[in-house]
Amino acid sequence: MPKTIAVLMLVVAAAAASADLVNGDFEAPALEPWVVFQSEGVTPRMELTGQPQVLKMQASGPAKGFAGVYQTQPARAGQRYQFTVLTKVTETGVGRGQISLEWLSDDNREIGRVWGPHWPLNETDRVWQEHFVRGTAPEGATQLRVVVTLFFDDEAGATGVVLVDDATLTKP
Ligand SMILES: [Ca+2]
Repeated sequence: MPKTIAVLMLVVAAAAASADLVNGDFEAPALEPWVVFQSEGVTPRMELTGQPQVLKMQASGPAKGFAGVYQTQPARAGQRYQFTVLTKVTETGVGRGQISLEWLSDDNREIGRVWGPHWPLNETDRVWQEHFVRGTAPEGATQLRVVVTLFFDDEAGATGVVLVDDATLTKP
């Protein structure tokens, strides 16, 4: 690779990394500051595992249920953000995974949401899959939430096992 291009790529990478998450690589001893959430009747099982560490997500419960993890960070209205994450389904189950970006006001009220791509949990991945969602923080937003959710949709039961790693928040 020509040296000028390599240098340019380094500069771009540094600029894009200016709004990162805490424990986005899941290498900390505990899940914090990620927060586990679930709908009524759902039992989430979210744990750090492996070396290097990843987040292992799974949940069981009724149809239409959901469970996931999120992390909240400061945001500035009018700023564009991108949430990127790697996932790998290692055991099949019901439902789908999906990422989202949510905008919050000062008083922790949700004032908007951007849904990212979703992926099925009824087939395993041979390699890691990259997903991203982009959005611009609306007027009144002072915080954002990056979210990874497992949805049961129409079937009760257990979701597939989803490994998650390398979550990043950038300003594209
Ligand atoms: Ca990791």
